[in-house]
Amino acid sequence: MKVIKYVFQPHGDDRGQLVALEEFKDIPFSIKRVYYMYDTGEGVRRGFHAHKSLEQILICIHGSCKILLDNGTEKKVVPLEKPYEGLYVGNSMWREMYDFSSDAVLMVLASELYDEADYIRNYDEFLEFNGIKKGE
Ligand code: T46
Repeated sequence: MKVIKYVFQPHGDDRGQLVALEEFKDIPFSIKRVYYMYDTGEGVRRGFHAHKSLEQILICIHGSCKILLDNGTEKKVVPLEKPYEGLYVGNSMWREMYDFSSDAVLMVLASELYDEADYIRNYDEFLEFNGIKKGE
């Protein structure tokens, strides 16, 4: 499984750092929605779903967390701990987010508006969506 991690260009000077993200330039899709999670409790694991068509870039803009990516045949764990790094998560990829530091802010840039119908929340349905037979 190929993990696509973007390293964004920080514009630093003696005042600090600034990262700017533009659609189709730094981000490979049109950004229709931005959301972020924070105050994540200790030991919390989120996600447990895939998307039918949504593409996203996950950026831990403060603190750290880990992302489990699972394409149905292979799993990879990607640590996110730099505010200038973004993880691309395409459609049909099972994802779980965990190991949040108490100060973690995980920001997500999404290619579509929120649509519950785009979620695949059942793991067997996810395998079926990817054309994988259970136990393969
Ligand atoms: C994903 C991972 C990385 C909204 O009302 N609008 C939104 O845009 C989103 C993302 C969520 N919500 C509501 C729906 C739920 O009542 O916020 C609540 C928490 O959402 P959810 O349980 O889906 O959160 P996660 O952390 O399991 O998953 C989220 C995204 O939903 C998902 O697309 O890929 O982050």
